[in-house]
Amino acid sequence: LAQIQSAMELPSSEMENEKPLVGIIMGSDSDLPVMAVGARILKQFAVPFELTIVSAHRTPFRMTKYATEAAARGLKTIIAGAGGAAHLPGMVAAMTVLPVIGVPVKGSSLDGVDSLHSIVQMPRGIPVATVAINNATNAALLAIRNLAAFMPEYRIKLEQYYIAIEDEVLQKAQKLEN
Ligand code: RP5
Repeated sequence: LAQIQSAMELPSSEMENEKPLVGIIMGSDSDLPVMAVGARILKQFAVPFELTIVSAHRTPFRMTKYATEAAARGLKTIIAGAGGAAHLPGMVAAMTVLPVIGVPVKGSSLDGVDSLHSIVQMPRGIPVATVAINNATNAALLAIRNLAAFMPEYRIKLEQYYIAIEDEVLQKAQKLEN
């Protein structure tokens, strides 16, 4: 994983010496190209985060340890990406009261609808905030919004981010009109 991370210019497991606030987990290294997009957003906002593989099916005991210890380690939100019968976000949400954001990863079959349904159709009582298929960008932005609720520095950065997005669209519109 370290090799893939460095190839994708991602920070190593934990950013510098800061305690991670957001945990990004994924069921397999095959999910990394999708999840790395979210990691880059967190990096852009200077959010300390960690990134690793935790599989609900292949490493169930690791998943249990990760989920049950996450809050005590200082994590504020968990982003969990998985494909196929994507139980990871739901199982993690069952073992922590931290907000869990699920990213349905598009696999080789069923166009990712299998992952989407597995994650979004959580039974009553155990919420998983589900973003669109492969949309790790929105997962990261939602995680930052969670932080912004009690850390004003992230609220300011989000406001700047949305001003920049608006400017970009307005510039494109102006270019078309001229
Ligand atoms: C899931 O199975 C993973 O999240 C991944 O999306 C999918 C396929 O995993 P690999 O067979 O590529 O390792 O657990």
